Amino acid sequence: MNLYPIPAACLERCPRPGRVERVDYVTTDGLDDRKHALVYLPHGYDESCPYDVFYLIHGGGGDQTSFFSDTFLAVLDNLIDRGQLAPLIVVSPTYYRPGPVDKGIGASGEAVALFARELKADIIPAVESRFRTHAASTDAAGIRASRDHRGIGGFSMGSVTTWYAFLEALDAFRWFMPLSGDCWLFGRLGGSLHAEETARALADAVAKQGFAPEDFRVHAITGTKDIACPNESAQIDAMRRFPEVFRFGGNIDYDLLEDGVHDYADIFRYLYNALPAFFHSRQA
Ligand code: FER
Repeated sequence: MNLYPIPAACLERCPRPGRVERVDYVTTDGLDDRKHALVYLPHGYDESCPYDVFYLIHGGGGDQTSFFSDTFLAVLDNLIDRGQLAPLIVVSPTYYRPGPVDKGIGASGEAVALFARELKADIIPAVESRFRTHAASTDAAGIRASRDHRGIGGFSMGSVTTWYAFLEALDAFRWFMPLSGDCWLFGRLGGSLHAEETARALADAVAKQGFAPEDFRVHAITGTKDIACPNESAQIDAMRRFPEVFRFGGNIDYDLLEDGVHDYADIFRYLYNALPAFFHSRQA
């Protein structure tokens, strides 16, 4: 798709803004960590109507506030206010443990590898039992039954997280938006260092989880000058060799912004362009 710049008017404060609330939860991984996610509710949020939910995962070193800058919240508000984006709930959690923790690349890689479990067992239930989504219940069956209305995306290490969710949480998510980051199943930068095995694991993960190529869509985006571009591109090229699972132009697209770099400003631009169709695209 064309990745247009965000129009200046869309960056201005919206007269009808949504609001951000905090949802606390305790992890069930045996550590009993007290954590929270920030949750964006669109203007006019109404308990009588169920909303699609987008789990948006920050980059390495970040936290729950990284995506919810005034800039990005204004983009969400204005897209919704103009009718370009159907009102949705956006959830910003963190894969880091609470307190002063190591946020270096090695520790971040370990944290994101564990995070699909926390999303499914702890975060989705906490958020979707509190706000009105398509989940009639937040047990595994209820989460699975509402997967058509749940997406996940993220930037850099958040993109790595998104690929892990594809491998382990297709029962919770139908829509995937990995932005500027590869899959680290086979280690750091595995998308390029182990492209073939990574692509095979992603392809195999679909049937292994009981799903078919019709049951998901991936919209991957990065920039040609993004430090993660060589890694994500090598992985995507390898994924093209599994056409029985990955149908480019159908259940998967990969877009590159000419001169796009590894920062939130370009990521906001990708989201501005990609979010409006994200929950509505239907593939052949
Ligand atoms: C990549 C995926 C993630 C990448 C970098 C990262 C260089 C994250 C880096 C960081 O958080 O420091 O493909 O390519």
